Amino acid sequence: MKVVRSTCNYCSIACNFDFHVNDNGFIERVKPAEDYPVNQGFCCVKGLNLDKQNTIHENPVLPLIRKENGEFEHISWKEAFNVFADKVKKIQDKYGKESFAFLSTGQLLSEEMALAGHIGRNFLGGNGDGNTRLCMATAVVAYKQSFGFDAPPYTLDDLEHSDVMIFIGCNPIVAHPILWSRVAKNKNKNKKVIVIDPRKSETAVRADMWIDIKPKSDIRLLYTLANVLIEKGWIDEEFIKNSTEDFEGFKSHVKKYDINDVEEYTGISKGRVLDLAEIIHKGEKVSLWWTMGVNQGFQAVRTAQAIINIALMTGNIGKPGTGANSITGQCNAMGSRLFSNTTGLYGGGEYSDEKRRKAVAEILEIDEELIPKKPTKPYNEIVDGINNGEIKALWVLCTNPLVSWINDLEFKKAAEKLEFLAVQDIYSDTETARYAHLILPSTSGLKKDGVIINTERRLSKIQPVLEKKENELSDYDIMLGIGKALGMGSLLDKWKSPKEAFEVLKKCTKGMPCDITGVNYDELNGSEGVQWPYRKNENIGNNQRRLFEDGKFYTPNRKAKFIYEEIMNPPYDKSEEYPYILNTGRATVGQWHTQTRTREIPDVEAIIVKEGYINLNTDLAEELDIKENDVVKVSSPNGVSNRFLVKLSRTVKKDQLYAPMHYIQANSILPSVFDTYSKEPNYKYVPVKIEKIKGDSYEEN
Ligand SMILES: Nc1nc2c(c(=O)[nH]1)N[C@H]1C(S)=C(S)[C@@H](COP(=O)(O)OP(=O)(O)OC[C@H]3O[C@@H](n4cnc5c(=O)[nH]c(N)nc54)[C@H](O)[C@@H]3O)O[C@H]1N2
Ligand SMILES: Nc1nc2c(c(=O)[nH]1)N[C@H]1C(S)=C(S)[C@@H](COP(=O)(O)OP(=O)(O)OC[C@H]3O[C@@H](n4cnc5c(=O)[nH]c(N)nc54)[C@H](O)[C@@H]3O)O[C@H]1N2
Ligand code: SF4
Ligand SMILES: [Mo]
Repeated sequence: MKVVRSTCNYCSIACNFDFHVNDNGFIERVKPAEDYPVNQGFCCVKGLNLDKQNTIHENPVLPLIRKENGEFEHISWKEAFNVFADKVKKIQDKYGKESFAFLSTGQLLSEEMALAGHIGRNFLGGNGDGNTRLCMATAVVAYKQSFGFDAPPYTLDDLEHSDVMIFIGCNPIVAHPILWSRVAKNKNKNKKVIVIDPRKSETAVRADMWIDIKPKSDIRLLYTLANVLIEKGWIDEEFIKNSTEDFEGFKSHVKKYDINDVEEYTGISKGRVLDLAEIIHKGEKVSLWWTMGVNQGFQAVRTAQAIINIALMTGNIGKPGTGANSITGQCNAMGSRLFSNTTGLYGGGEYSDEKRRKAVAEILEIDEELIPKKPTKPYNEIVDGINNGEIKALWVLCTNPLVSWINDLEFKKAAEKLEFLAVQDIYSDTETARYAHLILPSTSGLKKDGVIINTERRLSKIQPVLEKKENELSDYDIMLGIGKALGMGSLLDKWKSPKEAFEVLKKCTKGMPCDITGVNYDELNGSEGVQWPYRKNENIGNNQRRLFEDGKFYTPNRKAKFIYEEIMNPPYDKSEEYPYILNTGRATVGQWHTQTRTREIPDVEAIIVKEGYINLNTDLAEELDIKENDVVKVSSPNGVSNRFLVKLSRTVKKDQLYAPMHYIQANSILPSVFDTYSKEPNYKYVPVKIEKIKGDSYEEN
């Protein structure tokens, strides 16, 4: 029996586990690590069942190619790499470099996504975005503009120090259960947990205060709150003066958000907003946390910055228990933000910054001309580019856009149109893989080697728990094979193994806010993990570190910026024809996104709803004569209708519906609406109508 310590590669908490593997290579026990600072002996059902990957639904070891008759046939890896290289080269020769694109993910390991970026952007000169766009892009842009670098400031320990915790558009009990367990550990007698969510989520139910806000009116509430705090003088003038910029502009901007109007726009009464202001004022350590209820909106970046502004004006940043804290989603979302070579250079920095480009080229030992001069086209433009014929070849890695992309019939159209679609996944039967010309099966995280970065900037090690079978390749191996077949030659010299790739990435961070030159790849294994920054020879002392303790930010003048703008109207809003607002998101702890992985967990499969469903308010259902398990047709202004099972619930208000994102029906009814600055999809707000499908009541089987 051997025991291997590794990291869960589902959500961004990155719990550590000890895997007990017997002599036959079978995992006998999955034990959450007690000595790991993040999960401290706890975990959720997904991590506990990591051993189930590729047990019920196996992945073929060898690649699959689609034949003329539409059927798939196995080929050798060598052939697959050559097919990939030939197709992409021919397409690029005919239509130009930008006829190739790739879609990566926040679920690959840092070294893998970096290598994909090296191949796809540096060498092939194509565009390449990630599913991080669907998730974290808003927080990235908000932080960059406000702090001068994409830098979530907190450590998870802050949850134990805080006396006021405000969760905005996040449902950690379902989405980040271990984060919530840290809230439960907070022993402060006067602690207050406040949840701002239009839905009475699992977390809202357990909060001290549920602010049942009208969807997408957070920005109005936050601006009004800022105005109240200013008028009452409940602000930290010293901090504002020393550490921030443009407070005066912000002050005059929020003046127009009169407390007397707040209820009309947000549904929250004047009295409750005043209470909230007082709680923030009286709180000694106030922390504000946000996730997708904020990030996935049509005015998302400015909403995130409205949260940041509250933290700045009250001096709640850089101290234990404080912060304007965006929680990441996927296991390595933070790694993809730093190392995917899609929207910024390795280790951060803009493509337009000649000095940084040169420095990165030197570290990679490649010609500076190979480093892109501009960020990638965003995801939506890649999909549009395919549909308007500019992009002909697409490499999809570790994501399932046919289900997860907004208005996903557009993605289906694109998948059908492509001359070459390669899908690299740990399952060959995903909805996206069905459209592939080439399927590249990769091993799961249980057999991989690399580093991921969690929500509090902590690097931790994924160690191979099981050995690979003959011909079985990891994502890294597959990418190297592709790179070689493309003729990259010496351009791969620095990328021979994940460890060597990590050394390259480390060097790229030197002198940047995310400097990790002090991290030792091998020593990371079995350690407590380490948060960035960790500079060479630095004595970090406490392994629970937050940023900005010195009141200095990463902008040129070291001051954080107040950023704000006029409030937008929703691009599509409620009308007589479409009287309800549809919201989408996670459903249960056991379901992960498009459910390719969690369908292997028997305990989850046994209890989840098998069909796409909506939560419908019980009183509304009565008015409409709709019953539990009836089937309804939901239609939106993008002209698409879908059938959903009805699950009655009082967690949704009468004018709202909630559809879990885990089923394919949800996204096709959402029109293509994006935040102006981040291009993150507006997944949580679309007006819809519902019609009962008569005589077609769903029967459970
Ligand atoms: N079990 C499970 N856990 C997961 C995942 C999973 O698929 N399954 N996915 C992971 C990933 S990648 C991510 S990004 C995170 C997501 O984690 P969360 O963001 O916590 O999850 P969501 O359910 O998408 O959305 C959170 C809440 O936003 C609310 N919301 C909707 N509109 C608004 C609004 O206008 N204002 C406010 N204030 N709130 C609003 C919704 O009602 C919902 O309760 O979860 C991670 N963890
Ligand atoms: N309506 C609506 N849509 C949403 C959201 C929402 O709230 N509402 N949330 C959005 C968010 S926040 C996110 S993050 C996205 C997630 O969307 P996706 O990334 O599309 O969802 P996943 O199901 O996680 O897809 C990951 C794929 O990678 C495969 N995979 C897993 N591990 C590996 C590996 O090690 N290597 C390889 N090669 N493949 C692997 C899985 O089998 C799966 O097919 O969905 C977005 N879509
Ligand atoms: S909380 Fe997240 S990291 Fe921890 S076991 Fe669950 S899915 Fe894995
Ligand atoms: Mo996400």
